Amino acid sequence: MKKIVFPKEFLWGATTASYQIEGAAFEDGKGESIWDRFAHTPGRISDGTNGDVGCDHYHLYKDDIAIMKELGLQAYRLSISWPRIFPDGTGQPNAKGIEFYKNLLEELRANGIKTMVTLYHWDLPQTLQDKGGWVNRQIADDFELYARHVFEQLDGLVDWWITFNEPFCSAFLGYWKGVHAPGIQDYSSALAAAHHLLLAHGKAVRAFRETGTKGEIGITLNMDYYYPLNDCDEDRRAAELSHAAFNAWFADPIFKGKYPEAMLDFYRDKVVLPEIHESDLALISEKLDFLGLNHYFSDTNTPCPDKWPLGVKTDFIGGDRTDMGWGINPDGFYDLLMRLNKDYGDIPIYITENGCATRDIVNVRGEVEDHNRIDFLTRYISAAHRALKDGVNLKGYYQWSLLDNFEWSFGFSKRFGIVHVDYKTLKRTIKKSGRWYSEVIAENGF
Ligand code: IFM
Repeated sequence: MKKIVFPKEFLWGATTASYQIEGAAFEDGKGESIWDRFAHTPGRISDGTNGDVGCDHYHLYKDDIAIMKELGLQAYRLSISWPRIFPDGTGQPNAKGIEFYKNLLEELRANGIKTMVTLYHWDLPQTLQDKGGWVNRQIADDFELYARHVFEQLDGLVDWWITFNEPFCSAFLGYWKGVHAPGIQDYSSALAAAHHLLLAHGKAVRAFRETGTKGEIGITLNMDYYYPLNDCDEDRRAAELSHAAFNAWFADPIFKGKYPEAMLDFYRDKVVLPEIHESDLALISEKLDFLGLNHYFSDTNTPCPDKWPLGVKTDFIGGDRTDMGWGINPDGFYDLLMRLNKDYGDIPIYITENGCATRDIVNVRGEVEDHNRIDFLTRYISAAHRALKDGVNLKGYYQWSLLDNFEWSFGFSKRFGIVHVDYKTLKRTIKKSGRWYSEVIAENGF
């Protein structure tokens, strides 16, 4: 294989998220989140687990940072739990919550690891959900208040800020499919949630600029690449419709200041569209410093009138599947990056998540030989490198995830980590992929 070398300033990191690893769900004044409530509702999580203890990162964060250092990670992406900061969503902040993140960020600094902080990775305070959650427009102001407080308290400790992680998932998995918290199943609610997530994003970016907070700011969108199933106009239209409904629905307002026109027309007689005030789009399209991209798989698309509301059937591409059942197709990663570059210009992009779940076991020698993960990462990082060579302004790559963790409605049954976690003893074991990734970082390629 030809040697792949990344530019000198390319950044290598790994990502986690608060509810998935922290544990300490009811400690030091933290309020209940929608994921606490959802995970404790019988039947919601396939293996019946919850994030009460997680990886206990809340108590073990120094050990985890020592692992990051051993791996040579240059940057770490984490998220802040809103109900740790504002137990009731708004009102009185909880100083203990800020103290935890300050300590964490200072420890990262002391170990020479750069920090990327996401303000919202799905753990909404339950009190706000009780008022309608993301369907209630008021939430955009509540989020701005939370963001301002965090900017003020953590200013100087964060290199890159991210307002939201995967608003698509919060809106469509949480309010349409109902497989994520809060478990609602209503498409119009999902569209309202999507709009208010974007509005809250815009308000936070404006607050960031107004307060002169240090660092850069962006948003993380998750995107599949949507291919036509067959080389025909019907399938091409189906693929474009999926792209417009799930990718451009978020990226166009942010980078072009408007929702995709064709999609608005398509929805008009099918669902109730949210109230979109005239000034909303100017806010939503506040200038960003970078785009965070999470990518895992690609799909084929073909018309299927029974599939409401788009009338499109999508299927994973790739004969080889990860333990999530997701198809492995690195070409889709390349094609997606090239399309983003074509549609939205030269915006700097960080891959803020990419990785796979595999069936890892600790063998008799106490090692985890996760060759399939190494193969996956080799293929996807190679695709990212190809896109970079072909003109995409790619700045860095964060692997998902540093640690095995709570995979939402799958509980602890899926392992994405380059570090294995024994959930009984909480023992961490660096997997073979972790050692491999460490070499990639040291060599700036492979
Ligand atoms: O675990 C999630 C993460 O929280 C958001 N992006 C996708 C990951 C894998 O499903």
